[in-house]
Amino acid sequence: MLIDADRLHIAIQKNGRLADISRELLKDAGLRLQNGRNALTARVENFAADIMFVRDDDIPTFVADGVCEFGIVGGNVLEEFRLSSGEPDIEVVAPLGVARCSLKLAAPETVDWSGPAMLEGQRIATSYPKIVDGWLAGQGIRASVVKMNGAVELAPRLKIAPFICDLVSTGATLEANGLRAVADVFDSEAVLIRTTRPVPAQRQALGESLLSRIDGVLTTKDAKYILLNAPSEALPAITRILPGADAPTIIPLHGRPGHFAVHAVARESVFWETLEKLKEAGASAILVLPIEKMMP
Ligand code: PRT
Ligand code: ZN
Repeated sequence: MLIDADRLHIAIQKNGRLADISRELLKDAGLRLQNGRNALTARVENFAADIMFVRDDDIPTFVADGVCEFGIVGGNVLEEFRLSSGEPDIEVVAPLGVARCSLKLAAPETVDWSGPAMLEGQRIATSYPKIVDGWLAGQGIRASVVKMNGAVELAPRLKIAPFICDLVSTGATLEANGLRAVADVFDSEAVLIRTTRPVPAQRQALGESLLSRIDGVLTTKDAKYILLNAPSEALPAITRILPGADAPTIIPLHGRPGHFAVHAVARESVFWETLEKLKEAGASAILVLPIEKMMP
């Protein structure tokens, strides 16, 4: 693997649910990646960084060892790694709000679930044994955890274990296998992580620049620019309704005494309901515009 002292190294999943999300985030931060899908590394053309394409399970190791300064990984994989390796040299920089899923305990639909006490002395199949062990300890239950690397949902049918603990997003996989979720064990989303190992000064500066760009991407994601007109008496109600807006700019409208234009950055999603409320409060000529880039 190519390690260049003057460049940042970012580990992302090669193939899988996080692969496109990770590429997209780096692209939105202005990094132009070479396209090759089969390469193990890619040089960023317009930023001093190299991308390492790896299995998601290896990303925490790369970052903890300082081989990569940054990585993008599922919170579930990170938590399992954390519990397996004590205090790894990893810091979560930001949750990314994507690849949301939940590690859930599931039982066959035929089981009359009466609560976690039913698990006492039972077997539970999972790919996340440390997280499940921790959860069981929290419930004061002794059960044996069977590690499976995939196809966990088949465990009850194969008589490997009567219960499973697996990631769920829509619930379709559980349903297709005659299982139903009975308890939430761990909620997860993709996270950006960085090494807490010392990083040479030049790469440190590159890292700060990357983080500032990613911060801009994340704050812009749901942000919108809202413009509207309103009479002065409606301004207090309107500024209260604007979702997640900092102090709006209020400008007098030329030729319409007592009427103002309100400009605001809304940091949360703007729904039709919000626009209807603004209109009811006295706003007119409401415009909601996308924001392309934002730097605090
Ligand atoms: O090859 P590599 O080791 O890199 O990838 P992988 O196969 O281990 O991981 P991958 O690509 O499947 O998932 C990567 C990450 O995506 C996970 O670690 C989670 O953080 C996140 N994620 C989000 C999910 C899901 N949603 C998800 N639904 N990971 C897996 N699933 C699976 C789940 O295991 C089950 O088989 O999807 C099925 C359930 O989905 P539903 O929609 O039917 O409930
Ligand atoms: Zn994996």
